[in-house]
Amino acid sequence: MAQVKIYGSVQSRAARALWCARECGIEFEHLGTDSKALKADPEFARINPNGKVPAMVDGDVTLFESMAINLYLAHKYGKSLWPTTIGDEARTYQWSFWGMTEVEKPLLTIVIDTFMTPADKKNPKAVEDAKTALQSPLSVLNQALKGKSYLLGDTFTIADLNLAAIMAWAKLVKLDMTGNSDVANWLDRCLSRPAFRGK
Ligand SMILES: N[C@@H](CCC(=O)N[C@@H](CS)C(=O)NCC(=O)O)C(=O)O
Repeated sequence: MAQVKIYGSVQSRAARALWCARECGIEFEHLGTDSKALKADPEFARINPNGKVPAMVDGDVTLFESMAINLYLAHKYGKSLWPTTIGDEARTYQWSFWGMTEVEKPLLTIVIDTFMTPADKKNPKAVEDAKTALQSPLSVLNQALKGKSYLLGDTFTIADLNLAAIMAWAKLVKLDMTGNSDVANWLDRCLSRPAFRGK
């Protein structure tokens, strides 16, 4: 039996951890794809008392939070995914936290309104506000990617994986990337990796 267990369906943020585990090339068990059953499972409540996915178990290490799970997996198993200098390690944390704090919420607002909100409950103003809120972080990211294939240079690392896993929602909602072509090209590069597509 695989030692690493990842909980959560592919439609959830568990997709981030599944992508990372595939990039690491490790054997892992994918559990908890039925979110109702998972929530009712007292064993899962011990793994993630927040009742959310993803969660991960690796021997005696139990984790929740998608970014933390991925940082752990990449550090332990990721070989070239993990940066080689302390500066790049710090930049990896920077981009992972930045994605969660500056980008995820407005993107999620658009995803929810586009795919999960009935027509009579849609909120175009909230979507417009979210798009406006994304303009500044997108242009920051575009600037950071100038002259580089990936966030830390020429190599795809966990910094790219974590941020692209969040930014994948931008692709899903066909967010306008006019003026941010470096972001669009970087995102395409990251999301065209076989491990993202489940291979
Ligand atoms: N910040 C957390 C968010 C986890 C989260 O909200 N997961 C959603 C699925 S994408 C969930 O489990 N929702 C169930 C619920 O809120 O009851 C992470 O990145 O792991």
